[in-house]
Amino acid sequence: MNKPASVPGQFDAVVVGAGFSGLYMLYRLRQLGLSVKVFDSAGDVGGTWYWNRYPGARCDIPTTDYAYSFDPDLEQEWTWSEKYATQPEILDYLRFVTDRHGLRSDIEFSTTVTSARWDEQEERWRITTDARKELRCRYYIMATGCLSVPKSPDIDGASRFAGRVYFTSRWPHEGADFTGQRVAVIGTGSSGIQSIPLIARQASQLTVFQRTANFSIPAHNGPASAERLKQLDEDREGYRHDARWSRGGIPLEPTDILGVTASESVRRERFEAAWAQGELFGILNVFADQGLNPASNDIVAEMIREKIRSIVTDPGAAEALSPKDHYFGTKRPCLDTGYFETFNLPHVRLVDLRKQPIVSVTEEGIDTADESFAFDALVYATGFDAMTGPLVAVDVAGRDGVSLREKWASGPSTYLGLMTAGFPNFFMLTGPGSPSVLSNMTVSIEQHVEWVTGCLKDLREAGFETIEPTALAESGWNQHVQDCAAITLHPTANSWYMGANVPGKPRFFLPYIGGVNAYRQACDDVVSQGYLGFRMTGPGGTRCRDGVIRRMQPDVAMVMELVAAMGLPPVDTLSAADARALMAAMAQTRPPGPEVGEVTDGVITGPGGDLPYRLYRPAGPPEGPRPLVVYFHGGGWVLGDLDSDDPLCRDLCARSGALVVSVNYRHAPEARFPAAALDAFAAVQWVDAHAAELGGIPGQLAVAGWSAGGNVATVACQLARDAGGPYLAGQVLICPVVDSDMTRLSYQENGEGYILTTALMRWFWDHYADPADRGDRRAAPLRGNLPGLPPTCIVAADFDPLRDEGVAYARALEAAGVSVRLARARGHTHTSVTMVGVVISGAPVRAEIAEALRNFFPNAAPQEPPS
Ligand code: NA7
Repeated sequence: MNKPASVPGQFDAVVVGAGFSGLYMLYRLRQLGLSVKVFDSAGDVGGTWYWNRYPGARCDIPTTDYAYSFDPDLEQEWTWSEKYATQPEILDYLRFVTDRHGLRSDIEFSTTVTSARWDEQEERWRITTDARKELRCRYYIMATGCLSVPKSPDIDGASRFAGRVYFTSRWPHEGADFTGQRVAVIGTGSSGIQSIPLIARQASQLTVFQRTANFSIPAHNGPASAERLKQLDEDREGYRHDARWSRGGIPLEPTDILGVTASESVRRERFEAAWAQGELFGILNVFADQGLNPASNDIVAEMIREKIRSIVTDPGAAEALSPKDHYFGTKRPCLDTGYFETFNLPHVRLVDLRKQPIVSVTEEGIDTADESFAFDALVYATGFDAMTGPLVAVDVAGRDGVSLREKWASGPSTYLGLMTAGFPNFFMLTGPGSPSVLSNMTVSIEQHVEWVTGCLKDLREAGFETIEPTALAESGWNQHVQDCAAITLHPTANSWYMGANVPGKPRFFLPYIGGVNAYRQACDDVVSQGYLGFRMTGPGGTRCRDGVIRRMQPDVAMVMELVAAMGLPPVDTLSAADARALMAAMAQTRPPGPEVGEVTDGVITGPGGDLPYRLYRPAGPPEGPRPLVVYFHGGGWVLGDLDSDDPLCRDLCARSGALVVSVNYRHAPEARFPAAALDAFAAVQWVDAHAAELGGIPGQLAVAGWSAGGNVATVACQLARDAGGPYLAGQVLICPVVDSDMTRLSYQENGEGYILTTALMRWFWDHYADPADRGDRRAAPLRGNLPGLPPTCIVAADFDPLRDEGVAYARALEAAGVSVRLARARGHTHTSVTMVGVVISGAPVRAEIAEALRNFFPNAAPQEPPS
């Protein structure tokens, strides 16, 4: 039983919403011994399952998984009748849970919370309801779901229609009988796709108004999967544990098969298996790269379109029903039962709004640009103001009276999707910035509720009364959420995930796409690091350990994990020969980099012998000479060759439109300092002298290099300046070695665990230069004379031991009057920016490098970035 309010109208916690999340929240808050009041504007429990009663409404996650796991006895006592349960069955389930735990007594139904204001003095929330009730509470928890505020009809004349109007999201309890009626359905999202086949069974005429064709696969509904039931029977706890630590909230082995490299038979086999299985996460896991790589995505998309064409008999309708304007999965795909087949019925018609848009709703029906339609009933299946809509529907004001609506005017901002700065003790369940709608909601809900109650318990035990995120932690999390989305195809779609379905709503990727497992780990890490990024206050004072929980780019973190799993020996424990062999073997497995127009190999005569070079010429126009970039590979003066940096050179060439001449200089320990630097200078002189012959524009020459290649590139610049030529238009230094001082902060922060370690850097130096030579400006160019050097672009990566010497070089160059562009590779390591085709988040940094290169050459033609 709940603890009664000790002071009338004053509760420890107020929860808004009595769906899956609100009910479990109430259950757990009671366990903490807190007094709780739950409000819901509905007449009963159920949340989304109370309102969305349209014909055919079902969950799209198998019900074996779309259920609470916190109560093992409940799991034994409830048996789902189908693979995808109907709305009435899910509602029955929620009622069953409510009654089983006696939750109803603390819920006030048919009551809407209208405002919530933080009272600074009392450190409590003042809650007002539409029944003009006022309450106070310590903790205010929004359990209002992600899809609970219907999008208002944004169609002209919507209120004019004289017949019956239905909203899938607010379906009448008594149901609707369309027998013998002319019915219009507007919208082909999940609600439309589920209801259309059933409405078609009753209606005498059904017209479907489709703005965007949607991907849908057959649900193959029926009894719950025998295999899954067996797994649950055999090891329920193990199964639930795997779900909690899975990517989507359902145990599933992520494939590592790439669509782009799989054979045609493997592609077909995997797709057909997913199609036959009829599960969302299955069809989203045909290929590992389908959410990232357009080419891979298109393989799955085209196979689905093929299926649509094979089902729908009218080729025109089949074409219109085949989605083409978004990548598969970037709008939520649907599971259907006979959806596409419905369009073969003689009384069902599809109107493609892309061809004939709706002009207005009229008294009789709908006018499109070409036709007037008369109907007896209109069904709006037009979706929701997703994720943020329910949260800003309440007039919430935090510190200094700032409202949530104001704070989120240009997009939501949260820490972990759970809290937002300036709104103490205000929790959101499945808020923006949490996996929520991209996951099995029940698993995410349980995680959220348990995190929040764990937090409240910890607060109480430590004597704190308020908790709130810091601005730094919150902006760090927002950045991480957007970083995770940016490497996927998701932001390209006009989806409700992006807020694109609601006119005027800011475009912002709302859910966290990094995975349920990654999210859970982040939440756990926040706690284990003393509630990192939260400020807690109480009578005893304030505690705040400020910081950002995830700073590394998500794909860089993934590569780091993969490399760690390979268990390779540290390079600094190998001989130079073995280290070279290891690097060469690693290079075999990576993608080749973008196509360029032409690649030719040649030889330069250097001071110590022949130096091989490779020339990359961009594809396409303009014909004729191009600016030239002499490039030097990385590898600590010991490793690397023309092949090692080949993908990066292709990328630089394709992006910048310049000719790239990659030169292989002599390596240590065979040729120690200053051989590499002298070779670099000789190469620059040679390329300058042979510019026309190479296809370059004489006098338009720059240098570039990564790591130790950046070192020899900038040394070559210094030597060229001192020698009075060649003239260099600029230098690009990617994570360069510019000093031999290994005591800078970035060495302390990043000297271990990020591939280039302090130990490896020492190994490189030991192979290359005697200690006495390491202060020489040809080894440590930061110590050289800097005025008169060409315009410079320096890339400094956050997790690179060399970061701070790169920054120091940028500052020193600036102080010497050199024009400098410092490109911060946010969330990157020493190597990740160069991993073309592997680390997608490195592409914007390389785009910036290419832009810097083009700016060195004022007459260079602009380039299309490589795909
Ligand atoms: P969705 O998925 O947002 O679908 C809404 C549909 O309504 C979609 O096809 C929209 O087209 C269409 N729509 C919205 N506004 C209009 C106007 N003004 N004119 C024509 N068509 C319009 O909502 P659902 O309720 O179907 O599903 C929501 C989620 O619930 C679902 O993803 C599952 O997670 C469960 P658009 O694509 O915007 O062009």
